[in-house]
Amino acid sequence: MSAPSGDVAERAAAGFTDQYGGQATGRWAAPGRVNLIGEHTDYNDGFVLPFALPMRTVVAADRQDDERWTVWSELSDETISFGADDVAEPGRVTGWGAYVAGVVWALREAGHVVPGARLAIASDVPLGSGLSSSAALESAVLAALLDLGGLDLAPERQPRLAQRAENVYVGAPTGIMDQSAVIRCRAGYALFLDCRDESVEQIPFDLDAAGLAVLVIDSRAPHRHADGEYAARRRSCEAGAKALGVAALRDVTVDQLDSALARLDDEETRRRVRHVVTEDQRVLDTVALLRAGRVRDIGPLLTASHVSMRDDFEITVPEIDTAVEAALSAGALGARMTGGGFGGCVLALVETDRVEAVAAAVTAAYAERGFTAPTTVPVLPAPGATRLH
Ligand code: GAF
Repeated sequence: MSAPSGDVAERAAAGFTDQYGGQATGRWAAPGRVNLIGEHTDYNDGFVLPFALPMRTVVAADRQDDERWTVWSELSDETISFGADDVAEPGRVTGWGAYVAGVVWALREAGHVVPGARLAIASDVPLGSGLSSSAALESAVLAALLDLGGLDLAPERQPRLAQRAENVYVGAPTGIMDQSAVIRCRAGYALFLDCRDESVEQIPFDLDAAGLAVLVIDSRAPHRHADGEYAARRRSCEAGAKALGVAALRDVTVDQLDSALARLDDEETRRRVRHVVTEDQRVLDTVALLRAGRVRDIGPLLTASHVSMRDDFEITVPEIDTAVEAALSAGALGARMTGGGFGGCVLALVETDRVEAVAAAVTAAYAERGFTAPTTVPVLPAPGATRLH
């Protein structure tokens, strides 16, 4: 999880001045996220429980009179520029610029008059680690353009717009969790989101008071076939819902699971359905425990979620399973992969005084198996997207 040195907001502001001269009108930040529990449930109209990370993407920007968007990013130290023609339809801007152009496209498609702008982007959210660097970029750009243009889009409607940029302009078939987390999370809370109607409840998640930490372990595993496998999991879930005659797998409860599984012919579809149905219930159980202030008791639910992702949804890889097993052996109260899968990060719930021991155990297990060394960082729930002052 290495990042350029110096404060990310200062880097964005300095990048703006270097590229364009003068000062940016403002800076807008959006965080990465981890999902505490509720994986691959969002596109099944189910439940998720993410929280925002302290690592953020910051956009420094000013408004321009013409319909042109010029964007510099510190990650590639590259400047791109696109005009109204490029955002008339999806696909014309590619690479990282597509996430920016996609937001302009989605705003225009929703009927907004988007101001031209110059933007400079800096980020501490690691790329390709499953911590929602894409949603952070989309959401920081969206916040900047809304403010610069004085556009009216209620916060609860912003995630769908950012998701549309990613689904349609970029072409990634993701659900609503990441953009919702990045935009709607609050410091100190996990976001209980019902992905069917997008209602939310802020659930207190006070790790310090409980003497606990969430350790995020970047498995450093390359995302093998992640895009194709993600789409395949979606198709299996849709096939399962169709075969069961429900709008989405969210409509099957744990009590109905056995009879639902008995009606499915295909063994693979049965496993996919079982993951989603039990995972929705684990989210509800986790929320109930957190509402009761029983933070340490959620550990077994986190681990059960991992087992379900490993055995039923089949989205883990050896590096990820190794990290979970090593963390649990070293005393973590629970551990699971977080995010879309096939690599990315593991989170472990640990006693504060066990953080270093758990991190060391995972590092040692990696060395033993010859895996690239993992990176580890303890995190607390941070704020969602905001303008910086
Ligand atoms: C990725 C997707 F972007 C989310 O929508 C969600 O489906 C997640 O994988 C799995 O829970 O982060």
